[in-house]
Amino acid sequence: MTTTKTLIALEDRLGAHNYRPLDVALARGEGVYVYDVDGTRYLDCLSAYSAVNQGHCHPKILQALVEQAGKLTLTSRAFHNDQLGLFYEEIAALTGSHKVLPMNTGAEAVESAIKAVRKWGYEVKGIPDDQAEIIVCANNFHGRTIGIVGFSTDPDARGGFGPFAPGFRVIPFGDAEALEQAITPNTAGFLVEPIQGEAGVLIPPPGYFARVRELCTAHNVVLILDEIQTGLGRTGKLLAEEHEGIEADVTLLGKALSGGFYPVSAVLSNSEVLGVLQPGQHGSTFGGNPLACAVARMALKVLVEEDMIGNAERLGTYFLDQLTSIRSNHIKAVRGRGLMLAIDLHPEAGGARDFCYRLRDRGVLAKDTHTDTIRIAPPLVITKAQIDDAMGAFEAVLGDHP
Ligand code: IF1
Repeated sequence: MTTTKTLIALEDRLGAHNYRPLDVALARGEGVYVYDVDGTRYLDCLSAYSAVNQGHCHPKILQALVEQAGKLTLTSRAFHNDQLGLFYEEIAALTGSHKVLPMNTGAEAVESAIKAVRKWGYEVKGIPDDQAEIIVCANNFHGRTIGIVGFSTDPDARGGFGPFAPGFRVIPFGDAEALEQAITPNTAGFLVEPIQGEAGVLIPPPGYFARVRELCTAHNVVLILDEIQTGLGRTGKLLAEEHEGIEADVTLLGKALSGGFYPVSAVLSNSEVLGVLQPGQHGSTFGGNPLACAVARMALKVLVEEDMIGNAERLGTYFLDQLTSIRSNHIKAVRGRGLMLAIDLHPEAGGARDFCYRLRDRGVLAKDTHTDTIRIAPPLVITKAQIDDAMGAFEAVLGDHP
């Protein structure tokens, strides 16, 4: 019989220690809940970093996975298949995109977008060869590949992994003036998260993205929005860009694109950026495979048909109000958009991780980030009653007690 202790010992002995997980070993998931090996139930307030927006093991997505897995899983892109074109049609209609590039992980979508935007810069904008620049923001998180960590500003993410590729400029997030100053004739693109997730759910000032859109249009710079975490209903809209009243030129999706069943990501283009890719210039063994497409088609279908996006907007507002109403000497700030929430603690509170352990002991799993912030991101299918139930744990752990 494997216990939490024996499982953690195995991971500790044989696994690379690139994570420091909370001491809980999960064995089952259903909707907003996960269960550990002892059957203890937890409300999942991380959603695998927003990959299970649709809730754990959504029955319809499971059914789509199982049916397709019994028919055809992988053909390579050397041949067509009966799912890819339908996936293109449905995701393009849903997002208003003209071109789609299917990949697997979020990082692959980011890397693919960088390649396509650079190539667009040379062939369409006329940037001299190998001079293309892409602007990114400080405290960005776009993945863990060598190319991506090369423009990270997080010492933990990039330390010891150099040398890195040139061609990236870093500006402060939320500062349109800095963007205007950083744009040169060689700027091909601006890569940014609508809300910086790992940085601690940082929401830019009102009007920031409207100005960003103006600047990118005026200077013929491709606006690439990384919606891998913020997209697919997390912030209460299909895409977080909708809160800003703008449209990206290139949109990146991943995570919940499969409802947590399978790595599926996509680069979406509203312009001709993806049109620069010719046969043999980009690819992936698993990218656009029939199993991925069948799963993603159903993941998108249930997201829309079960009004998970509207639920995220309504229940996100409710959850934010409830968290904001906690009387607590520990809490410095509470913020969020839709069901992408964060609680900043005062440094004197002793660190968010300890609070996450106390929340775990009360049946809520949440993740600390940057020492003093607790991130709250439950599946978008959460109900008011489930939030009310969880509030007992948040009050007990964070509230002031006479
Ligand atoms: C880890 C958090 C980290 C992402 C955005 C691209 C990717 C991610 C906005 C890459 C992935 C994951 C990766 C995971 C923890 C989690 C994460 F922000 F979600 F909290 F790390 F910062 N763009 N984020 O959030 O997608 O290649 O992972 O599919 O690396 O520890 P991926």
